[in-house]
Amino acid sequence: MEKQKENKKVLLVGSAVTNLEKRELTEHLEELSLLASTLGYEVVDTFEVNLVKISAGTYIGSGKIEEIKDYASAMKIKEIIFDNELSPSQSKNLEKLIDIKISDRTSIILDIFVRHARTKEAKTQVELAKLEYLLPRLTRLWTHLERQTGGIGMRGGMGETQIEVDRRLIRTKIIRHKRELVKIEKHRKTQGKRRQEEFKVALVGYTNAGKSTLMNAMTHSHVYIKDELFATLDTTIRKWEIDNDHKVLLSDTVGFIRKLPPNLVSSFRTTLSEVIEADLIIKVADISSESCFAQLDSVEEILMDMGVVDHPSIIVFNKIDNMNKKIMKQAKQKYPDAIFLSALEKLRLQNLKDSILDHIKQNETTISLKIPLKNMQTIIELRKHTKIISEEYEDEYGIIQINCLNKIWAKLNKQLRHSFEVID
Ligand SMILES: Nc1nc2c(ncn2[C@@H]2O[C@H](COP(=O)(O)OP(=O)(O)OP(=O)(O)O)[C@@H](O)[C@H]2O)c(=O)[nH]1
Ligand SMILES: [Mg+2]
Repeated sequence: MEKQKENKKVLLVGSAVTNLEKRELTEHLEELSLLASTLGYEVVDTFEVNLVKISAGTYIGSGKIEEIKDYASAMKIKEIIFDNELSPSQSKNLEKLIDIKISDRTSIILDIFVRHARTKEAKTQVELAKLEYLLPRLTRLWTHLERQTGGIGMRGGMGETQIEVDRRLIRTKIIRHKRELVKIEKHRKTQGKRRQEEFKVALVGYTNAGKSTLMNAMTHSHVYIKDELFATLDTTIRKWEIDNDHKVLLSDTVGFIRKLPPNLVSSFRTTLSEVIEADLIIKVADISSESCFAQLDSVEEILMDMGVVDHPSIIVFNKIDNMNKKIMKQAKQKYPDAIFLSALEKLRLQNLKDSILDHIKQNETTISLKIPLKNMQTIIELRKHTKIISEEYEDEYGIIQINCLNKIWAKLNKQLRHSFEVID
């Protein structure tokens, strides 16, 4: 099935209602073109449509539809991709009028995810998002779906059309995938419990910003890197010893993009849980890109939608080896606390390390405790979960100075409260 898609001729359509949007439109279409080429499509041309008003039935007006139809038939276009998300009825109407498969940015993103999913978790999440997207959109031109769900040839009761059969099959599959994800999430939570005591740092950012390259540079690991959109779909977690006294768990996860389908974000909840639970978030931006700031804004928006609002964070502008001076100057003004580095060329990585260390230190407690020796279990627990800085013993008690993360101290304090006295 994948082979058929290669070199498929497509036409991109983007629309703008206001002047501001018009300026961004070209940029958005360039990105859509990159998305389409990630799927191996041949982008024949792009149409920028100025809209006075969005048509409820067909999104664009009838004159434009005619123009696109003529062009598409002359150029043997096989699929038309809209940059804006079309409602199910808009895409159905357009499909009928133009008689060519119509898709939108969302479905292209979903297709890339389908193609790049490797693990069971990613595959289940992607398929769930795709099925939810397709359910209200079944038409005769979405034939690949019928094959995907095994719908062909499986007629249901009397008078039931193929589309109705497919709809029923999709609903069943959606339920099955959701159940599967609940299982995966449970498993992840048990694993997560073991990691709760570590300081967790999560890399987030626009797709292709260089998150995986940074992960590899910092931890000397070999996460998959590629100059394509959505190279990473899973979360990789690595232990990283920043210095002799401090180690963190660093996670690299799926990248974001403008207009990321909301059901994709919600079905990737398990994968993104490392971001939600992180003690520190590193927002990686690509300083070599003209749309660097718009990309950073999209990342902030998606994080907000995920409920990640108050997490401490560091902004990292990556790819300084290939930077644009003007953007660099703006970035320094706009984000005076940001770190500038190159993950690929391993330039200024130490600045990021120092900044992470500062964050960890702000999250640490050093405290002296007086512990009666009869409470030996308390001493054992402290040895297990904290760093012992010094210890002195008298006949009946010990004075122990410990250092640990605030979150560990909060837990220990609650658990062992009556077995010691805080003296400093
Ligand atoms: N010039 C330059 N290129 C870089 C740098 N860091 C990463 N790249 C390139 O940017 C491309 C994307 O890198 P990745 O590390 O895969 O990006 P990512 O953010 O993990 O992308 P996704 O997994 O798709 O979200 C690759 O071609 C890298 O070689 C850098 O510092 N300088
Ligand atoms: Mg990656």
